[in-house]
Amino acid sequence: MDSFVRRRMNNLLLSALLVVIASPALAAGGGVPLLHADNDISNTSSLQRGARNFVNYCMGCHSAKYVRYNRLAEDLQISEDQLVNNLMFAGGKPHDRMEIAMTEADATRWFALEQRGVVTVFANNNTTATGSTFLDISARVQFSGEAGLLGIAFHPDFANNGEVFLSYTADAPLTSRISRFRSFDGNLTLDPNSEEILLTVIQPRGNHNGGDIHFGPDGFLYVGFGDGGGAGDPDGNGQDMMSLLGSMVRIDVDVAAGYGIPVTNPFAGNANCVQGFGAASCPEIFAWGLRNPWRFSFDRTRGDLWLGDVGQSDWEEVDRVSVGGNYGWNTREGAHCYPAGSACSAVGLTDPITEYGRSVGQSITGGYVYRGLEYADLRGYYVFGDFVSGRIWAVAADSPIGSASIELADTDHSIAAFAEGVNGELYIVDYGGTIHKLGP
Ligand SMILES: [Ca+2]
Repeated sequence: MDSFVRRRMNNLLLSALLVVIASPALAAGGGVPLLHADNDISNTSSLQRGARNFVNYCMGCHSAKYVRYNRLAEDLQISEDQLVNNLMFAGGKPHDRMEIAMTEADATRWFALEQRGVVTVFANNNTTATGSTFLDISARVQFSGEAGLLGIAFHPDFANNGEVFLSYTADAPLTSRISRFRSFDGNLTLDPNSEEILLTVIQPRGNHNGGDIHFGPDGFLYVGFGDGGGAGDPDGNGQDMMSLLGSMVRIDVDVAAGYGIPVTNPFAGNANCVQGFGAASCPEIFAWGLRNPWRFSFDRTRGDLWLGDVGQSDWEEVDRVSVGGNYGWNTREGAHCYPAGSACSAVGLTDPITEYGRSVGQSITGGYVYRGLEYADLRGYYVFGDFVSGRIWAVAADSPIGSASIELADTDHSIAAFAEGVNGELYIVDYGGTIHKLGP
């Protein structure tokens, strides 16, 4: 079963439920009963029962929108109000919202992505009621299912050079584009006519487009691409280094034209791959063996690349990604042979730092290592969540492969993305159109 279908079904269900019944138990999705103040604890999973002594019931909250499970999470709060009250996005429809990003150069503004192809900017204070259009490229974005405007990265020197990089899908045929845009008005807006398409990848199917992009601490641009879609990686792209599909890509955008290849990329020296494919291993590849790296980030203290790889049938996984690493898909799903029950060799493959099964979630959304100041107990933990179940977990940033995560909360949010403020505080972005701060 395809995770996208599950997510869309759940989202439609959630949308309907939020209109008529503000019930977290019914909005959980995935058939997993939510534990909250009004629930019978006998109706919960063994994992939840095991954590019973640590449960901090949400008594006294505005509403029982989430529960917390353990000592680490005892102080966790998830703001009831969205970051910006009653914010009306340019599109006016909350379902178009996908991600929120914040430029490192400017702590006064948030930038929110709408999947249809609009970037909205709004002031970083909780009394802001309106945003304005930073960029509108909806006419050139193919928005359907998992396709659309999917990622944004501000150049590390954005304050001076006004460069912003976007990841989106165009149509006929479906193609992922990594493009540079520039501002010519003091970074108030981006000029849609400034687009410079740096890299394109033909997408054989509509799902698993990856889409997240970030600059690493090395100043290079990292791009995640899914396996090309379908189910089970029918074309074998995950283990095919002659395809950018199923890979984490790293390129140098500070060259005279197009992009450069960092010399430490594993296949540096080979001819660049054209539209995602080549006759030899692609020099753009940083790591491979991925199914759909929907969201990834860098630990601002340790520099590590953390990634949530969406699973196929049984396992959602968290990877700490190193150059030249092979993260197993489609030989392995999480730390297990794929298909389930088959025999496989794990030689040369790197298993996840942590994983979780279908009883607690169905589509991982990678987050960030928390390096903020407000929530001291969480400092140094990688925080991630699940789009379908709304649960949020943490795992220590120095954890070895095969570690257990700690469940922080069980929310009714469709967690499309996490966002990290300039100050290191974390937010969750609900696909249904609200933004929530995590904090003590
Ligand atoms: Ca893997």
